[in-house]
Amino acid sequence: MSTIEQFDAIVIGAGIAGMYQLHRLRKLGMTVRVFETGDGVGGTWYWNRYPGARFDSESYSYGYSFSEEILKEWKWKEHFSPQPDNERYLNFVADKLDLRRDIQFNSRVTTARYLEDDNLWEVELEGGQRARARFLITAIGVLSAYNLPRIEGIDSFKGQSWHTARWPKTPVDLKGKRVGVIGTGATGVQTIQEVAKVAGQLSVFQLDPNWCAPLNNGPITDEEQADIQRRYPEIFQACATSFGGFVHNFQSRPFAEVPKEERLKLYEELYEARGFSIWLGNFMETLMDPAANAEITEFISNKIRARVKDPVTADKLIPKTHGFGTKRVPMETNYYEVYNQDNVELVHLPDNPIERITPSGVKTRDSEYPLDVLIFATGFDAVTGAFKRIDIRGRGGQKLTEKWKNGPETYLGLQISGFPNLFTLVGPHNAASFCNIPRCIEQNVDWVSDCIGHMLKAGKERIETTAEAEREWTRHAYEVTQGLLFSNDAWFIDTETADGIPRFLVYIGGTPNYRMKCDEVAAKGYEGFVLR
Ligand code: NA7
Repeated sequence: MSTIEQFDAIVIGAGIAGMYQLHRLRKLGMTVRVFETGDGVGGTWYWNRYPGARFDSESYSYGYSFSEEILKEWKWKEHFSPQPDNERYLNFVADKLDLRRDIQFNSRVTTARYLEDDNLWEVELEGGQRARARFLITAIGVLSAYNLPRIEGIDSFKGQSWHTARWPKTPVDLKGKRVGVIGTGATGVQTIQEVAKVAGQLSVFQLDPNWCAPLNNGPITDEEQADIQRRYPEIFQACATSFGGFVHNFQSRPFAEVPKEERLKLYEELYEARGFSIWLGNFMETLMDPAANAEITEFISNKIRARVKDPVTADKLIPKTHGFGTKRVPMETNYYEVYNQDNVELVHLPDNPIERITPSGVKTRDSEYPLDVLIFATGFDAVTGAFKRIDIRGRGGQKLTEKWKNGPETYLGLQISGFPNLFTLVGPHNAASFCNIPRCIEQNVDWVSDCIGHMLKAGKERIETTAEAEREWTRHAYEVTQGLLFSNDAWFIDTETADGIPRFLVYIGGTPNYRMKCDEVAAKGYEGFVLR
């Protein structure tokens, strides 16, 4: 029988969260093993290497903030950095902190069991290797379990085909090829605008269009670089106090107190500004009050009409099922202009549904699209999907998926009753899952590390949230969604619960409130947890 290695902590995932968590636990003098499915660090930025993949957060608000040295040495080249640079950055950090020696790559964790008598977690990897630790920390990402659509014949296609989250590492030449893209979410939009530059013919298969807005990217000049370096503390302070951890924050003036003429002028300015300004720097009422939402929705519709020459195509690109901002706003660079090109065709699936995928392309009700390459930009089984892929069992053999069948139940999105010593970074109902993610990751990791540090000092070996604290947090996580105009079709809402009731997967009460609550819990000796 092979020996089972034992560590103080096991971390699953070597993305932004897992990497920082490893660093912090080492500082506590703990032995740590990180298991990572990929053969390199970076998580999201390791897997999502499709054409056009880049940040929608301002680069300088996205990197780690905890190390002066890293901040000084790394220079972002663009306001919204592309995937190759992002992966390079995360490798630079891994080298700088000498992280690789505690990361086991090409290692997928398939089961995790809490061994009650020993107060240990035991994980098993694909291939049978096992390891044990007192603490188990998941850093498995919000959008890592990717979705392939259930379309007849999907496996029969004979050309090249990838989901965007599994784009190959070797260069793919799309020049002159007949390419199909299914899906027009944030990923589809980034892919389409890039592929349209080189493809011989591009067919975009669109189910429900999204409201897209200009990213307004650009290179960072030397002068801007110096300014960013000087302003880092200010930038991170702005992120810490904004609703979503971004540099953008909602207007402080109430919508109704600003004359319409001035509001329209503001929308024009925000449309020209960088990143999520038009969404998260707008009036908060646009996401709460149907009349305010209708006004910004009309503004954006007019922009689409002005940018797309053919009025019929423009109309198909204008969402009818939801208002602006009530789903994630994809950020674009000349996306709408793509539909003015002769080599691009929009296939609007509500009018002309896909019947099946054939060996040579896509067959819709009215037509056939012969393709050399088929790209699935069809999204993810968000937030809980990555947990479902691991058979996680707590006290008494309780299965996590069974406990969560009617939506997640957690305390602070960080712990689950019945699952002692398990911490879920960026877990469901955690503000980090609806945030400029690295900003909230740092908060999560700092909180968990401080908590474990406190336990080590106090000689405690077991921490578990109470069922009552969990119930109250879960209730609160749903309560804060009241009055918000979110579409049930948004990626962060689970519509496949056992009881059929759609449930929010993320915490949407604002990152400053979340941070305050976490700090308060710690200050009160970890209120809502039992430590032994
Ligand atoms: P999303 O936002 O979940 O988008 C997935 C897209 O795929 C969306 O347009 C879907 O249409 C479409 N889709 C899904 N299934 C199908 C089928 N069967 N046929 C056609 N089209 C389909 O994922 P992304 O990867 O774009 O973005 C995820 C997040 O990543 C993003 O918000 C960021 O925060 C980072 P639908 O919307 O269901 O009509």
